[in-house]
Amino acid sequence: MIGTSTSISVDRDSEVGPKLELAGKAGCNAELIAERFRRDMLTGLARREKAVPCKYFYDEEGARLFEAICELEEYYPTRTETSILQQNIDEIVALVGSRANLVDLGSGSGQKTRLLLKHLDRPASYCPVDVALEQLLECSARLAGQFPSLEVQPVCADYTDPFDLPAPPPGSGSTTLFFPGSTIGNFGPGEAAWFLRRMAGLCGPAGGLLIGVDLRKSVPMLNSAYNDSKGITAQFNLNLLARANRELQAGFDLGQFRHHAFYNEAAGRIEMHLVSRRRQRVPVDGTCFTFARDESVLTEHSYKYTVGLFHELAAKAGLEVVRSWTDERQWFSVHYLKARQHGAHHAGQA
Ligand code: AVJ
Repeated sequence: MIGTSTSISVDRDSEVGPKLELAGKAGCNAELIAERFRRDMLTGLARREKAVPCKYFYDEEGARLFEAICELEEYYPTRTETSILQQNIDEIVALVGSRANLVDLGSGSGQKTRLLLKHLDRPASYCPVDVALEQLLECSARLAGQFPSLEVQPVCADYTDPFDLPAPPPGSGSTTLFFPGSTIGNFGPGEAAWFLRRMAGLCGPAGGLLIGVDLRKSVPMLNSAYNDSKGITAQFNLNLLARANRELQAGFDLGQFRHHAFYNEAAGRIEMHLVSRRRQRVPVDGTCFTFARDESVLTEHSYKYTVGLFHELAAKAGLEVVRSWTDERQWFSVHYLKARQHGAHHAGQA
């Protein structure tokens, strides 16, 4: 649901365990998602340098493939972030506080969240925000079952667009936004600052932002994390074309495109592309697009930071870094940020 959001209520009394009813079914507007996908595919493929936003990777099949990527040997971010959370969990839960309201952006399978919820002091509410509706419902039902006293308030939304957060339960503590996995890397430097500032607004002066940020490292290691030997990342990338075939009556022959991912050292980012193997014309929703041989479609940027660079970004977004943690090999980092209090800001300027 893009542009608006839908909160979902949990019925704990049903015999089949927490049953999720989609309150305001009308709100979870699949048509609007499809319309945005159609619009962004047509405009993206009409550009001189073809590009499609990476958020469209995550239909149900894409969400499933991404979960498989997180299990890959080469894809170090997931397990490294989890180890950082585990090793510093006492400090983290102390910063998050008691009776917390945890908002989880791009909740996915919710594995890292479960680790957090298990250690938090009587967390009050859990609000996962995700576009992949089925996965959102599954994750919410599972966590609602595992944490009976937790108010589970899933929101089906694209968090890159404005969305409403459900009201936290009365008497609860502060709000912490959990943004793991280095998805911040999908935003270009300017956008990333804008997004962090927006998130700071959502968690408020008493709340905080717990965010995972992938760190720069050897180019071969970065390249293999996005070119795994099993070809799952290639499937994840090509699934974007399969989704267009499924949802936009497109005529992509996946065999005529190849996955291409590499670390652009100058820009400090991983780039993922789909490259046309030959000159071809492909209809998408009635519009025909020509692809030259070796012409590429950009499908994802994944910026990599150093701890210092990320601190600079946080400062630019008006956020104060309360604490940063990394693993011993400096592969990944987790940060707890708070909105800079007005007084402190002026002090900084002086
Ligand atoms: C979910 C955006 C963090 O960029 O590493 C994984 C997505 N793309 N393999 C990332 C992704 C290719 C992932 N993020």
